[in-house]
Amino acid sequence: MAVTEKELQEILDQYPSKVQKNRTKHIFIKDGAESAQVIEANTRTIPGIITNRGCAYAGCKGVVLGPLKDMVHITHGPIGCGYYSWGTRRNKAKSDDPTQNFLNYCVSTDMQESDIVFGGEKKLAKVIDEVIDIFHPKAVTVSATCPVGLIGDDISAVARAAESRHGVPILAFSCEGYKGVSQSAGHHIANNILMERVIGASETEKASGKYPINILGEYNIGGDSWEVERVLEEIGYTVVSVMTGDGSYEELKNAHTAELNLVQCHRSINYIAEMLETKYGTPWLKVNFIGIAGMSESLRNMALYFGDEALIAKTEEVIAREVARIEPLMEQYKKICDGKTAFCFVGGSRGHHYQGLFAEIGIETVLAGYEFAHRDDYEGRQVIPTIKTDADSKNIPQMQVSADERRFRLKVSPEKMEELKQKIPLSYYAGMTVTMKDGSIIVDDLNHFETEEFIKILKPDIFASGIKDKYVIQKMGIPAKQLHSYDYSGPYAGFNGAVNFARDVSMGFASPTWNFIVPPWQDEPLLTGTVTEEGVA
Ligand code: CFM
Repeated sequence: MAVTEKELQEILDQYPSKVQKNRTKHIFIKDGAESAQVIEANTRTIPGIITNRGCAYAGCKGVVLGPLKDMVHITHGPIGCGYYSWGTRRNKAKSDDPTQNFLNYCVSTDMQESDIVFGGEKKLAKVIDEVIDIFHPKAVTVSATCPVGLIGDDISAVARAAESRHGVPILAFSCEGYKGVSQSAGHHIANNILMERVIGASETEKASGKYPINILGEYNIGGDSWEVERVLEEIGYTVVSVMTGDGSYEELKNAHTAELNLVQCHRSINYIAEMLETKYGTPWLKVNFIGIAGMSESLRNMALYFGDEALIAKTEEVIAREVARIEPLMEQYKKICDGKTAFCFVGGSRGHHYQGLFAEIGIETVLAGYEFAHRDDYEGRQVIPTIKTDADSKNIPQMQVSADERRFRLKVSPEKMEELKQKIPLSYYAGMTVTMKDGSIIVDDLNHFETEEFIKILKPDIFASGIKDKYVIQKMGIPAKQLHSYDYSGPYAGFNGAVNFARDVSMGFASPTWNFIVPPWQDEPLLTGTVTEEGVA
């Protein structure tokens, strides 16, 4: 079943005309016959619409910085911002030195009304002093929340002064929540400063093992990167750093020594990937470690990049063994899932990444989208030069890097690079649209109204969603699989992750809970009205 143009128009017609004009640009039905289907993305949500997006602070402190375990992350702001970004994302970490893993802590300056009136700089300086005194961290981050920008606290000056007092790097991030239209702005702000202050900050010139790589845009939600690293290390790769799942300040400093950068989540980290290429000559490879086919293809592409026969053979050996081990486990779940349909709406990359895994267990994705991705995540990176920067994006500094005189080294010759680009997604991402079936719905910044409307038409068997939308979906009698924090489960990446995912999705279908919920369309008329003497009410 698909949504027709007429049905789509009927949904949009329910909006006031200005809103309708706006939302029309964010939704389309995939049609492969059209050469380029343009989508509007990374623009402001209309005030009043219930979006699932987060803020710039969430993208900076919560997403990119938060997982770095040996740094203390200070939130400068009222307590709510720190509290709600504390532990909810399930970016796991373990450390050989437990005194240098601060992920369980939530450190906030707890701004009060008087700080808003008289300024919060002194309080911030005091909190930094206390943090250094109590925890002795390798480095500290300070993330600004909305009121900090509004009252004009100069967090960079406070950080600089504290840095010279203590001799410990204190990084200040002006990631006030309102800095952009979503958390995407915060990713960019975090990327810039990590590049400027952390990456390449060590004296190490050469990685210590064979095939050194960085894994970018992998945040170890529910243990994802541990499962990926298990396989990579067995094949023979040396993981120099993970950005930033189970990552650390110490590892990040050596990231310039890698021979290849892998990019899992393109949206949150493509800025660093590009800057690493310009500064050190290291290309990046778009990977997708979600799903058996995605994982296997990514491993094969990595081996092709290095081009070493022994590595290629070992890659095939590991893939064959892992697939043979997990396929029988997947069988029982495939029987439950086969023939079902899904909506897959997640932040800025998973809306795409999980479609392959859904397909492997027999589930077709009929609607997909991102909360806050940019046009390139839908249409492919070739559209980047045509994206017009609006006032909201201009808020974020565009960092300029150039080749590092001492360290720049082309890892692959330009000829070899061109040859590889024909075969593997080297320094390129093709986006979501191209992989989706004709007739499926692609929607940017899906809201609660549209969620309900599309569910009523397509009645999906499962909805991959987030914490904000999942209750609405469940109340409509549809199982929701939370694909941000995975609820209480995971890992879902790699080979073992595929089995966990198939199991959890099957549990969703098998649960008798859904028999107790009557979806609204079964006992409510879709339109109600009465006729009175004055007319129709
Ligand atoms: Fe990248 Fe992410 Fe995502 Fe993201 Fe996120 Fe996340 Fe996400 Mo939630 S970094 S864009 S800002 S893959 S927290 S680990 S699940 S919205 S799709």
